[in-house]
Amino acid sequence: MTLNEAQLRELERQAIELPSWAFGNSGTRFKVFAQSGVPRDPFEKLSDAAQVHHLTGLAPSVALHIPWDLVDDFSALRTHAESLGVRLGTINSNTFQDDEYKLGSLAHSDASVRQRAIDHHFTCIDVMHETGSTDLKIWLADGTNYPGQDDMRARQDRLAESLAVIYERLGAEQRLVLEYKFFEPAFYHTDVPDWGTSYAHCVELGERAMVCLDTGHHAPGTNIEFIVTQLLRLGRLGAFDFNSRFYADDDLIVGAADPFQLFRILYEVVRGGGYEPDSGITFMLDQCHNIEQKIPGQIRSVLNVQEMTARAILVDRESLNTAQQAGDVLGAHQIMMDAFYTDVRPALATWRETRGLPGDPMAAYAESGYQKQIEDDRVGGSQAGWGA
Ligand code: PSV
Ligand code: MN
Repeated sequence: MTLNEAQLRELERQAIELPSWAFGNSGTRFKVFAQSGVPRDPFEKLSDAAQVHHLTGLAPSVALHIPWDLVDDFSALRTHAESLGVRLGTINSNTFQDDEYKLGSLAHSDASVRQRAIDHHFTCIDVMHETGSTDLKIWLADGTNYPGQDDMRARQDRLAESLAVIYERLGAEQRLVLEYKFFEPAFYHTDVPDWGTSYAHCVELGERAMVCLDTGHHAPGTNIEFIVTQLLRLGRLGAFDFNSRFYADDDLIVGAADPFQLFRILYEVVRGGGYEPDSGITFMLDQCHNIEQKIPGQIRSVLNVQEMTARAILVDRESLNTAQQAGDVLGAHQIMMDAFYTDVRPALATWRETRGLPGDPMAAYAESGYQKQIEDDRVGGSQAGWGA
């Protein structure tokens, strides 16, 4: 089995958004291992992100996190991005690092804390107007640790009200993307724990509210591709945060822990129209590289997504449909597995070379001298880090 010309052409439109925070120092609650050459500001993060796009042709945009990426002049940041051949993408809000948010943000019982969190989102929307970003992504750490700690129903009502105020403030071209996560940092209940809760809030808000599916935010054994299918069917899949997990929200390289799961997810994306140019889905990475180098970590990640997308495109959907209609259980299953087991890497290397890209982007980065250059140049100042 091999990719034909038409299938290879489909790969042209793949666009994966990189998270600015993947280039800063990160770690676990036990230790952050600093790396040399790490960016000291959002401008340097963009330079690193642009390397990934330059070598793979797959990553034309970069998501920002506010306040981690606050700068005095966002139009200068935008110009800097464009001069590097990338653009600024999703703006991620952050209501999980201020002391005021200990008991929640948009769902907090105190109206003044809710207002503080709403105002933060207004700031994010102002930033979006300057960067040209269309998506405001909201992930909330809101929840409780103990039964009875707060009124779960009242929290849902307050959350709905706060989200409505933020939604109202969006420009006509802008969307609100609501991410869910089943636990952490709240351990008893989370206010947006699952796709159904996110979907319910989105429907209440309006057409420009969409669900964000972070692949690491599910209980073990969850059939994530089913959620993908359902959200596509309902027209509310707005974005992915791709990463992989062995245990919980590990934020490891997408496709590293379970390539087959990534294939199954991307098959449902392709089958459900999510890969069409007008699907409006943002395919973002949400990862940290704690012990491995950051730029190669991001290169590996986008290549993993491309490889599994190619395999998903390879599935012979006509034969699959025939087998399904005939009730041919094992025949249908084999069609999926034939595509999954096809090594598309040589075809993708050729695809890259015919487009003026290096056949092996990992090797090209290692040989480029960029890593040494940033390690030599970025001396002094304070390194960017998750939470800084
Ligand atoms: C929360 O775990 C999350 O997935 C959200 O997307 C945050 O914005 C991001 O991680 C921060 O790394
Ligand atoms: Mn996420």
